[in-house]
Amino acid sequence: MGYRVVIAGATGNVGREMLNILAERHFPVDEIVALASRKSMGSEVSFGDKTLKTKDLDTFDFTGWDMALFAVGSEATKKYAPKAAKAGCVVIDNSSLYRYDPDIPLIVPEVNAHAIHDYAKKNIIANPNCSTAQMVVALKPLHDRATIKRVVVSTYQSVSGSGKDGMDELWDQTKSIYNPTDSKPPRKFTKQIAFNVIPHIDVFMDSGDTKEEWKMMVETKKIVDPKIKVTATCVRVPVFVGHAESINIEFEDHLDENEARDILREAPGVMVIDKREDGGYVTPVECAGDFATFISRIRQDSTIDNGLNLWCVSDNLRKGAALNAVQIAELLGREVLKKG
Ligand code: 2RA
Repeated sequence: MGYRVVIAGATGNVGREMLNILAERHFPVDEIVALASRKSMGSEVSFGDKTLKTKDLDTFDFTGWDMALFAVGSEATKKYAPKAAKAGCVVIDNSSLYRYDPDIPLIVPEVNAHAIHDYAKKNIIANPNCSTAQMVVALKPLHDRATIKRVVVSTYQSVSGSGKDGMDELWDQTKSIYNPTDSKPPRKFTKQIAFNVIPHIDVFMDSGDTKEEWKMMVETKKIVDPKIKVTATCVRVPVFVGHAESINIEFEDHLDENEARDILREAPGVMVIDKREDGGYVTPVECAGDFATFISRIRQDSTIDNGLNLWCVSDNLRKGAALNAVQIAELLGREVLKKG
Protein backbone atom coordinates (compact mmCIF):
# COMPACT_ATOMS: atom_id res chain seq x y z
CA MET A 1 0.00 0.00 0.00
CA GLY A 2 1.61 3.23 -1.14
CA TYR A 3 0.70 6.82 -1.97
CA ARG A 4 -0.97 8.57 -4.89
CA VAL A 5 1.51 11.35 -5.68
CA VAL A 6 1.20 14.44 -7.90
CA ILE A 7 4.19 16.38 -9.27
CA ALA A 8 3.07 19.86 -10.32
CA GLY A 9 5.68 21.55 -12.53
CA ALA A 10 7.14 18.25 -13.72
CA THR A 11 9.00 19.69 -16.75
CA GLY A 12 11.13 22.26 -14.85
CA ASN A 13 14.59 21.68 -13.32
CA VAL A 14 13.18 21.00 -9.84
CA GLY A 15 10.14 19.00 -10.98
CA ARG A 16 12.32 16.61 -12.96
CA GLU A 17 14.65 16.19 -9.96
CA MET A 18 11.65 15.45 -7.72
CA LEU A 19 10.69 12.58 -10.02
CA ASN A 20 14.31 11.33 -10.16
CA ILE A 21 14.69 11.39 -6.38
CA LEU A 22 11.31 9.74 -5.67
CA ALA A 23 12.48 6.89 -7.90
CA GLU A 24 16.05 6.78 -6.52
CA ARG A 25 14.77 6.59 -2.93
CA HIS A 26 12.07 4.03 -3.82
CA PHE A 27 9.35 6.24 -2.35
CA PRO A 28 6.23 4.02 -1.92
CA VAL A 29 4.18 5.18 -4.91
CA ASP A 30 0.93 3.47 -5.84
CA GLU A 31 0.23 5.98 -8.59
CA ILE A 32 2.02 9.12 -9.85
CA VAL A 33 0.93 11.88 -12.20
CA ALA A 34 3.08 14.61 -13.77
CA LEU A 35 1.37 17.96 -14.28
CA ALA A 36 2.55 20.88 -16.36
CA SER A 37 1.24 24.11 -17.80
CA ARG A 38 -0.95 23.88 -20.89
CA LYS A 39 2.00 24.85 -23.14
CA SER A 40 4.03 21.90 -21.83
CA MET A 41 1.10 19.48 -21.69
CA GLY A 42 1.80 16.15 -23.34
CA SER A 43 5.57 16.42 -23.01
CA GLU A 44 7.24 13.34 -21.51
CA VAL A 45 9.23 13.12 -18.25
CA SER A 46 11.04 10.20 -16.63
CA PHE A 47 10.10 8.49 -13.39
CA GLY A 48 12.76 5.83 -12.85
CA ASP A 49 12.48 3.48 -15.83
CA LYS A 50 8.96 4.73 -16.64
CA THR A 51 7.97 7.59 -18.92
CA LEU A 52 5.11 9.86 -17.86
CA LYS A 53 3.14 12.03 -20.26
CA THR A 54 2.37 15.33 -18.55
CA LYS A 55 -1.23 16.34 -17.91
CA ASP A 56 -2.80 19.79 -17.64
CA LEU A 57 -2.40 21.37 -14.19
CA ASP A 58 -5.20 23.81 -14.94
CA THR A 59 -7.93 21.16 -15.23
CA PHE A 60 -6.54 18.51 -12.86
CA ASP A 61 -8.79 17.18 -10.04
CA PHE A 62 -6.70 16.58 -6.89
CA THR A 63 -9.48 14.63 -5.15
CA GLY A 64 -8.25 11.24 -3.92
CA TRP A 65 -4.56 12.07 -4.27
CA ASP A 66 -2.45 11.85 -1.08
CA MET A 67 0.18 14.51 -1.70
CA ALA A 68 1.26 17.01 -4.36
CA LEU A 69 4.86 18.23 -4.70
CA PHE A 70 4.68 21.69 -6.26
CA ALA A 71 7.53 23.28 -8.27
CA VAL A 72 5.60 25.84 -10.32
CA GLY A 73 6.59 29.24 -8.92
CA SER A 74 4.55 31.48 -6.66
CA GLU A 75 1.96 32.68 -9.19
CA ALA A 76 0.78 29.21 -10.24
CA THR A 77 1.09 27.95 -6.65
CA LYS A 78 -1.29 30.70 -5.54
CA LYS A 79 -3.83 29.52 -8.13
CA TYR A 80 -3.58 25.74 -7.73
CA ALA A 81 -2.21 24.86 -4.25
CA PRO A 82 -5.39 25.95 -2.38
CA LYS A 83 -7.44 23.85 -4.83
CA ALA A 84 -5.30 20.79 -4.07
CA ALA A 85 -5.33 21.42 -0.31
CA LYS A 86 -9.11 21.85 -0.30
CA ALA A 87 -9.48 18.53 -2.14
CA GLY A 88 -7.63 16.83 0.73
CA CYS A 89 -4.28 16.49 -1.09
CA VAL A 90 -1.39 17.66 1.11
CA VAL A 91 0.72 20.24 -0.76
CA ILE A 92 4.53 20.36 -0.38
CA ASP A 93 5.41 23.65 -2.07
CA ASN A 94 8.86 24.69 -3.30
CA SER A 95 7.90 28.30 -4.04
CA SER A 96 8.38 31.12 -1.52
CA LEU A 97 4.64 31.87 -1.39
CA TYR A 98 3.78 30.14 1.90
CA ARG A 99 7.20 30.05 3.67
CA TYR A 100 6.49 33.04 5.90
CA ASP A 101 2.88 32.15 6.78
CA PRO A 102 2.77 31.46 10.55
CA ASP A 103 0.13 28.78 9.95
CA ILE A 104 2.24 26.86 7.43
CA PRO A 105 5.29 24.84 8.55
CA LEU A 106 8.63 25.52 6.80
CA ILE A 107 10.55 22.27 7.10
CA VAL A 108 14.07 20.89 6.72
CA PRO A 109 13.62 17.35 8.08
CA GLU A 110 17.13 17.14 9.59
CA VAL A 111 16.40 20.33 11.55
CA ASN A 112 12.71 20.69 12.51
CA ALA A 113 10.89 17.46 11.60
CA HIS A 114 8.58 18.00 14.59
CA ALA A 115 6.89 20.83 12.66
CA ILE A 116 5.33 18.28 10.27
CA HIS A 117 2.29 18.03 12.53
CA ASP A 118 1.47 21.70 11.82
CA TYR A 119 0.60 20.80 8.20
CA ALA A 120 -3.06 20.21 9.10
CA LYS A 121 -3.80 23.91 9.66
CA LYS A 122 -3.88 24.57 5.88
CA ASN A 123 -2.91 21.17 4.39
CA ILE A 124 0.20 22.88 3.00
CA ILE A 125 3.90 22.49 3.88
CA ALA A 126 6.57 24.92 2.62
CA ASN A 127 10.01 23.97 1.31
CA PRO A 128 12.76 26.52 2.12
CA ASN A 129 14.91 28.52 -0.25
CA CYS A 130 17.81 26.46 -1.62
CA SER A 131 20.50 28.65 -0.03
CA THR A 132 18.74 28.38 3.36
CA ALA A 133 18.27 24.60 3.32
CA GLN A 134 21.95 23.64 3.12
CA MET A 135 22.95 26.28 5.66
CA VAL A 136 20.50 25.24 8.39
CA VAL A 137 21.55 21.59 8.05
CA ALA A 138 25.04 22.75 9.08
CA LEU A 139 23.90 25.27 11.71
CA LYS A 140 21.43 23.13 13.67
CA PRO A 141 23.87 20.62 15.29
CA LEU A 142 26.27 23.43 16.19
CA HIS A 143 23.43 25.56 17.59
CA ASP A 144 22.32 22.67 19.80
CA ARG A 145 25.84 22.42 21.26
CA ALA A 146 26.92 26.06 21.64
CA THR A 147 23.90 28.33 20.87
CA ILE A 148 24.43 30.51 17.79
CA LYS A 149 24.19 34.28 18.30
CA ARG A 150 25.01 35.55 14.81
CA VAL A 151 25.69 34.24 11.30
CA VAL A 152 27.45 36.12 8.49
CA VAL A 153 27.10 34.23 5.20
CA SER A 154 28.30 34.91 1.66
CA THR A 155 26.83 32.65 -1.01
CA TYR A 156 28.20 31.56 -4.40
CA GLN A 157 25.02 30.40 -6.13
CA SER A 158 24.89 28.45 -9.39
CA VAL A 159 22.84 29.59 -12.36
CA SER A 160 20.48 26.60 -12.13
CA GLY A 161 18.93 28.43 -9.18
CA SER A 162 17.41 30.82 -11.71
CA GLY A 163 16.05 27.99 -13.83
CA LYS A 164 16.77 26.73 -17.34
CA ASP A 165 17.06 30.30 -18.67
CA GLY A 166 19.97 30.96 -16.31
CA MET A 167 21.78 27.81 -17.44
CA ASP A 168 21.18 28.62 -21.12
CA GLU A 169 22.48 32.17 -20.53
CA LEU A 170 25.77 30.94 -19.05
CA TRP A 171 26.21 28.40 -21.86
CA ASP A 172 25.40 30.89 -24.65
CA GLN A 173 27.60 33.68 -23.25
CA THR A 174 30.54 31.32 -22.69
CA LYS A 175 30.25 30.01 -26.26
CA SER A 176 29.99 33.51 -27.71
CA ILE A 177 33.15 34.60 -25.84
CA TYR A 178 35.09 31.65 -27.23
CA ASN A 179 33.52 31.95 -30.69
CA PRO A 180 33.15 35.73 -31.19
CA THR A 181 32.22 35.18 -34.82
CA ASP A 182 29.04 33.40 -33.73
CA SER A 183 25.93 35.57 -33.67
CA LYS A 184 25.58 37.04 -30.18
CA PRO A 185 22.55 35.51 -28.38
CA PRO A 186 19.98 37.97 -27.02
CA ARG A 187 20.78 38.70 -23.35
CA LYS A 188 18.07 37.55 -20.93
CA PHE A 189 19.62 39.05 -17.78
CA THR A 190 21.05 42.50 -16.94
CA LYS A 191 24.68 41.53 -16.37
CA GLN A 192 27.05 39.08 -18.06
CA ILE A 193 27.45 35.94 -15.97
CA ALA A 194 30.15 34.14 -17.99
CA PHE A 195 33.57 34.73 -16.35
CA ASN A 196 31.86 37.12 -13.92
CA VAL A 197 30.08 37.17 -10.53
CA ILE A 198 26.86 39.12 -9.79
CA PRO A 199 25.95 40.31 -6.24
CA HIS A 200 22.24 40.32 -7.01
CA ILE A 201 19.70 37.48 -6.72
CA ASP A 202 15.97 38.21 -6.73
CA VAL A 203 14.78 41.82 -6.25
CA PHE A 204 16.27 44.70 -4.22
CA MET A 205 14.44 45.71 -1.02
CA ASP A 206 14.28 49.13 0.67
CA SER A 207 16.90 47.97 3.19
CA GLY A 208 19.43 47.49 0.38
CA ASP A 209 19.36 43.73 0.89
CA THR A 210 18.09 41.58 -1.97
CA LYS A 211 15.05 39.38 -1.33
CA GLU A 212 17.33 36.31 -1.53
CA GLU A 213 19.35 37.71 1.39
CA TRP A 214 16.16 38.54 3.28
CA LYS A 215 14.89 34.97 2.73
CA MET A 216 18.03 33.50 4.31
CA MET A 217 17.61 35.72 7.37
CA VAL A 218 13.88 35.11 7.89
CA GLU A 219 13.82 31.42 7.02
CA THR A 220 16.76 30.56 9.30
CA LYS A 221 14.88 32.19 12.18
CA LYS A 222 11.69 30.24 11.41
CA ILE A 223 13.42 26.87 10.94
CA VAL A 224 16.17 26.97 13.61
CA ASP A 225 15.69 29.76 16.19
CA PRO A 226 14.13 33.25 15.96
CA LYS A 227 16.90 34.63 18.20
CA ILE A 228 19.67 33.92 15.64
CA LYS A 229 20.87 37.08 13.84
CA VAL A 230 21.70 36.48 10.17
CA THR A 231 23.25 38.78 7.59
CA ALA A 232 23.77 37.50 4.05
CA THR A 233 25.32 38.54 0.74
CA CYS A 234 24.02 36.35 -2.08
CA VAL A 235 26.09 36.17 -5.28
CA ARG A 236 25.43 34.47 -8.62
CA VAL A 237 28.50 32.70 -10.01
CA PRO A 238 29.25 31.00 -13.37
CA VAL A 239 28.59 27.45 -12.14
CA PHE A 240 25.79 25.28 -13.56
CA VAL A 241 24.75 23.29 -10.45
CA GLY A 242 25.77 23.52 -6.78
CA HIS A 243 25.57 26.38 -4.30
CA ALA A 244 28.57 27.18 -2.10
CA GLU A 245 28.52 29.28 1.07
CA SER A 246 31.17 30.85 3.27
CA ILE A 247 29.63 30.86 6.77
CA ASN A 248 30.96 32.75 9.79
CA ILE A 249 29.30 31.87 13.10
CA GLU A 250 29.42 33.54 16.51
CA PHE A 251 28.30 31.39 19.44
CA GLU A 252 27.20 32.13 22.99
CA ASP A 253 29.58 29.43 24.25
CA HIS A 254 33.09 28.45 23.13
CA LEU A 255 33.20 25.67 20.49
CA ASP A 256 36.55 24.25 19.56
CA GLU A 257 37.05 23.60 15.81
CA ASN A 258 37.83 19.94 16.42
CA GLU A 259 34.68 19.43 18.46
CA ALA A 260 32.71 21.27 15.76
CA ARG A 261 34.16 18.91 13.14
CA ASP A 262 33.23 15.86 15.24
CA ILE A 263 29.68 17.16 15.76
CA LEU A 264 29.24 17.81 12.02
CA ARG A 265 30.62 14.39 11.15
CA GLU A 266 27.73 12.87 13.14
CA ALA A 267 25.07 15.33 11.93
CA PRO A 268 22.19 14.05 9.72
CA GLY A 269 22.55 14.96 6.05
CA VAL A 270 26.13 16.25 6.47
CA MET A 271 29.35 14.96 4.88
CA VAL A 272 32.56 16.49 6.26
CA ILE A 273 35.45 16.66 3.77
CA ASP A 274 38.01 18.76 5.61
CA LYS A 275 41.73 18.27 5.18
CA ARG A 276 44.21 21.18 5.29
CA GLU A 277 45.87 20.13 2.04
CA ASP A 278 45.47 20.56 -1.74
CA GLY A 279 42.01 19.32 -2.67
CA GLY A 280 41.04 18.69 0.97
CA TYR A 281 37.66 20.44 0.53
CA VAL A 282 34.53 20.17 -1.63
CA THR A 283 33.66 22.36 -4.63
CA PRO A 284 30.27 22.70 -6.41
CA VAL A 285 31.17 20.54 -9.41
CA GLU A 286 31.81 17.66 -6.98
CA CYS A 287 28.46 18.00 -5.15
CA ALA A 288 26.18 17.91 -8.19
CA GLY A 289 23.90 14.86 -8.10
CA ASP A 290 24.66 14.08 -4.45
CA PHE A 291 22.21 14.19 -1.53
CA ALA A 292 24.69 15.44 1.07
CA THR A 293 25.43 18.88 2.45
CA PHE A 294 29.23 18.99 2.35
CA ILE A 295 31.24 20.91 4.94
CA SER A 296 34.90 21.88 4.57
CA ARG A 297 37.38 24.53 5.85
CA ILE A 298 36.19 24.25 9.48
CA ARG A 299 38.38 26.59 11.56
CA GLN A 300 38.29 28.95 14.50
CA ASP A 301 37.58 32.63 13.85
CA SER A 302 40.09 34.12 16.27
CA THR A 303 38.98 37.71 15.61
CA ILE A 304 35.99 37.30 17.98
CA ASP A 305 35.19 35.28 21.11
CA ASN A 306 33.52 31.96 20.22
CA GLY A 307 33.82 32.32 16.44
CA LEU A 308 33.95 29.61 13.73
CA ASN A 309 34.30 29.67 9.93
CA LEU A 310 33.17 26.94 7.55
CA TRP A 311 32.55 26.25 3.87
CA CYS A 312 29.25 24.62 2.88
CA VAL A 313 28.44 23.12 -0.54
CA SER A 314 25.35 21.30 -1.77
CA ASP A 315 23.41 20.51 -4.95
CA ASN A 316 20.81 23.31 -4.99
CA LEU A 317 18.41 21.27 -7.13
CA ARG A 318 18.58 18.39 -4.64
CA LYS A 319 18.99 19.34 -0.97
CA GLY A 320 18.15 22.90 -1.95
CA ALA A 321 14.83 21.93 -3.48
CA ALA A 322 13.75 18.50 -4.77
CA LEU A 323 15.46 16.29 -2.19
CA ASN A 324 14.19 18.36 0.73
CA ALA A 325 10.66 18.19 -0.73
CA VAL A 326 10.89 14.39 -1.08
CA GLN A 327 12.27 14.12 2.46
CA ILE A 328 9.22 16.08 3.66
CA ALA A 329 7.01 13.64 1.70
CA GLU A 330 8.77 10.71 3.42
CA LEU A 331 8.30 12.39 6.81
CA LEU A 332 4.61 13.08 6.07
CA GLY A 333 4.10 9.45 5.10
CA ARG A 334 6.01 8.06 8.08
CA GLU A 335 4.58 10.35 10.76
CA VAL A 336 1.12 11.29 9.49
CA LEU A 337 -0.43 9.42 6.56
CA LYS A 338 1.22 6.11 7.56
CA LYS A 339 0.55 4.16 4.38
CA GLY A 340 3.29 2.38 2.48
C1 2RA B 1 18.28 31.18 -6.77
N1 2RA B 1 17.62 30.61 -4.50
O1 2RA B 1 19.32 30.57 -6.54
C2 2RA B 1 17.16 31.21 -5.74
C3 2RA B 1 15.92 30.53 -6.24
N2 2RA B 1 16.14 29.14 -6.50
O2 2RA B 1 18.05 31.79 -7.84
